[in-house]
Formats: sequence, C-alpha cells, structure tokens
Amino acid sequence: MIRSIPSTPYAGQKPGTSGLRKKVREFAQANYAENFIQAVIDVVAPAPGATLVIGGDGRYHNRTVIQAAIRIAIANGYGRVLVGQGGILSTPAASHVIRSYGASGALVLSASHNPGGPDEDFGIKYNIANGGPAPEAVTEAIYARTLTIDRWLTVDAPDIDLDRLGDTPVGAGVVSVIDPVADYADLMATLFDFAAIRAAVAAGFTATFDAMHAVTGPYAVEIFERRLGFAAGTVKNRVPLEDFGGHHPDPNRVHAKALFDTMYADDAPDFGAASDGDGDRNLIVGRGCYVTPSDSLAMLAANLHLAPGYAGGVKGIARSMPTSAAADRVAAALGIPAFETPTGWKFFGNLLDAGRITICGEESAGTSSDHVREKDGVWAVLAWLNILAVRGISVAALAREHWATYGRTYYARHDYEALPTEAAAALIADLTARLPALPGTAFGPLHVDLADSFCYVDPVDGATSANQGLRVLFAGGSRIVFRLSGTGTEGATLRVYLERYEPADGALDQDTDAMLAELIAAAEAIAGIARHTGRTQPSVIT
Ligand code: G16
Repeated sequence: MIRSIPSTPYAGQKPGTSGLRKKVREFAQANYAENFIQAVIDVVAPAPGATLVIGGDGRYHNRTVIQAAIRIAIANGYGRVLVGQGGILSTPAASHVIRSYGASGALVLSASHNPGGPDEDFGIKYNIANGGPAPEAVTEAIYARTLTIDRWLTVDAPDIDLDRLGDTPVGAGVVSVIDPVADYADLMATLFDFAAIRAAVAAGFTATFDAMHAVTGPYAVEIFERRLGFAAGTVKNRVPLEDFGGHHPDPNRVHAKALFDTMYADDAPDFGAASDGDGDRNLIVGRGCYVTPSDSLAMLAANLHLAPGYAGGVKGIARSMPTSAAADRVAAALGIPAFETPTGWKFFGNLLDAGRITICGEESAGTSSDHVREKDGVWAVLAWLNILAVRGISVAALAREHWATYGRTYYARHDYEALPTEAAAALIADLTARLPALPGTAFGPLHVDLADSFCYVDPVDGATSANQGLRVLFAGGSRIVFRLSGTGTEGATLRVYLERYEPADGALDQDTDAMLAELIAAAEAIAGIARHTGRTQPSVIT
C-alpha cells in the first residue's frame, strides 16, 4: 500500500557542485533525506515502470538512506530498482549501470572525498539517463521543489537484504541487488590492453594502489590483482569502511601521504595510485614523480590512442577552467578542439553526448572519457598502466618527454578552508569590482593581460553559466584563478589556482614552489587574502 507522509520543507537543500552535501546529523533529521529524494522524483517525473539505480560509497548512514529510497522509489511508480550489493556502487560504476541497463537515473549516496562517520559528511546526488550528473536546470528545479515539498510517498515493506544478490518483489515493483563490480570490470577489459599490462606485470612491473578504505577496494582487487595479475596486497586499505578508517578519502599529498612516502622511498614500486571515497577521483605517482591532475589529463590525451578502446584517436579534449592549459597544447598539436568548462563534471555531459570530446578532466583529480558520464578513478589508473606497458617507459620518463615536447605548466592549488562565509563572499565581491582595472597593471615581473569573471556558454545547447570563477591572466601564459568551492560543508573554502607556463626550451626541471613564488605573492596583492580572512597560509596545498 502506498502511503503519503505529510512533511514540511527544510531550508538549504541546495545541491552544490556535486549534489546535496551536509553533515550526517542534518541528513538524519526526520523527513530530511526523504524530502530531498521525493523532490528529485517530483522533478524528474519518471515514466511508470522506469528503472532507478541506487548505490553509494559505503559511508555511515548509507544503508539507512538506501532502504528509505527503495520504498520511496517504488511508491512513486518505479518498476525496478537496481542496488549495488552492500549498498556499494562507485560513482563511475553507477554511471555505467544506468547506461547499460537503460535506467532513467541514479541516486548516488556519497560525499565524495569528504570524511565519513556519525559526525562527518553525507550526500545525495542524482544522475540522469545519460549516466551523468544532473545539469544545472535540473538541480535548480530540485532545489525549488524542496522549498515547497509537503509530503513524500512510501510503501509498507520490510528492509531489503542488501548483502544478498537477487530479486525481491516490493510493492508493485522489484528490487534487484546486483554485483557492483562485474559489469564495470568487463567494460574496462574492452577499453584497455589487459594482455599488455599482464605481460608487463609478468616481466616485473610493480604497483601500489591505495583504496583509502573507500569504494574502489572491491573494484581494484578484482581488476588489478585478479584480472591483471598484480601481486596480492598491491591494493592497500581495500575494505570499504563506514568511516574510511577515520581518514579523509581524498587522494592528495596530505591525505594520501602514505602513498607518497612509498613512492618516494628507495624501494618504490614502478607505479602508485589512489582513488577517493566514491571512486571518481585519481592520484597518479611514479617512482619519485608526482603527476599533477592537469598534467595527467594532457599526458593521457597525448597517448590514449595506445589503448584499444581509443585506437581511432581523440576527437576533442575538455578541461574545467581552473585546470591548467597543458591539455590545450596537446589539442593544438593534434589539431583537435579544446573546450574550457566551469568546474563540475556535469558541464562535460553535453560535449560527450554530442561526440565532440573523447577525454576530459579537472584539476581536482578527475579524469575520464566518453565510456561513462562521470570521472573515473580506476579508468585513469588503467589508462596510465596501458600506456606505460605498451611503451615500456617509466612515469618520470614519460613526463620529461611530454614537457620537452609541449612545455611544462607548473601548477598548485591553495585552499583556505572553513572561512567565515561573509569574509569569503566579501573577498570575491571586492575582487570582482576591481577586475576591470587590472589589465595593464604589473605585480613584480607579472603583467596582467586580462581579468574577468568566467562565464560559460554551452556550445551544444547554448545554456549560460555566469560567475564561475575569477581569472587573472598574465603575459606569457601564467594565470591565477580565484573561486569558492561548491562542495564544502563548513563555512566557505577559497581556492586559489596558480599556474606558470615554461616553454619546451625553458626551465623544465625546477621546484614547483620556487617557480610559483611570484604568483603566490601576486595572488595576495591582487585579492588581499590575509586582509579579508586573517589567514596568511593556505590550509591545504595540492
Ligand atoms: C566535485 C565535482 C567536480 C569538481 C569538484 C570540486 O567533485 O564532481 O566536478 O571539480 O567537486 O569542486 P569544488 O572546487 O567546488 O569543491 P567530487 O569528487 O567532490 O564529486
């Protein structure tokens, strides 16, 4: 029997860069998750009998919300709900499941790289039928609906056993608990040269992969250890835990320090990588050689034709605006288009659907291709392994070769976390007002060529997205970008993206901090970060 539960709206259920992200204690309030899920369904209005995918990164509160979501979905007329076993589906695997089962969409329960546990973060995002994150028009409509919601629907049905594969009738529909790994692993085997990687492993190639006690553990064990033959134990922290072992499942220099220590030791393996909470981000480290996400995108784009799934070549490349211009130089050399989009994977969706790009990526450690509509951590690792195996080259040698061909873009991101919201907003407002006066001025040796607030017009559907970050471009290809994060759950986070270009005959082997020192000073002079926030140092440098 379908029941309608009266409810009243919660303020602030506005999806950010990647869905609705809040503390668990907010999500645990009566009707909170239910209101949001019902608002999603009211907006997307599924056809009767449609299929919905549900899965998450295994964090605390996942199973509770999944049980509620199943009942709400069936009450709203979905005919079939596909749930990953144990409530697990990585974000890219969910994207693949939507596409391969012809589902109308997915609820992905994750707060990505944010920590998990009773006092930490939770999140719900909705992906549409192409497998990608809901576009802005949809998330805005969902937010509007949360403000007027007055009921949610449910059915009386016991909890599903999420750990047992198989079908269970619920109300007028059916719930299928599916293997979260198998379909995805099979897809990877069609894209990459598993035989070449296996041969390299047999010849002594070694790797380490840190799953950070998050969702990629089961995927990595199946693909790297079982199918590619890497030694047992190659996958570290392989069991997904509700609190990620007390760590931030964020693959960067701070939170994946153990991986960096391994890769910079004398006995380092040939290759190191990590992924995040929900499996969409990646970190690539060679022996003594960290590859920035911006460089990784460029290096993969330049070599991707070596993977069987991309043997026809790359059609076009897209990057988010704060991502360095390294990939643009590869696109120019290949004679293919390069696109610059706002931060957020949803902005790549139209370009991928229209077949205008093959590969895309972001400075925030996301890289992927047209095989799904999400960024894909394990895919990026396999792309690197495929290229290294076929070419018989090390990460460091490939990086040196790339810079000697295209020049090198030194890059860093400085994050100022948990700022008072008003102080961060004042900094941005103040700088926005002063942007028009910046071109023609100089900060030390840096001459401002152009300064603007990034506004994107989608080349496929013409949709306009304004205020997507403040850009200051200097003569010679250096750049600073200022932007407020859309994924934090505490106050505001200011991100300052610093980038310096050195041509192929320039200084390619320098220390990044030293190369960026003048830009760091210019960022302070331009934005008055200390004056506005009281901070003289970033909280995190990635
Ligand atoms: C999300 C989005 C990404 C975006 C990132 C950073 O990643 O999916 O496209 O680049 O947030 O966003 P911000 O700079 O606004 O914090 P994830 O991995 O958190 O889903």
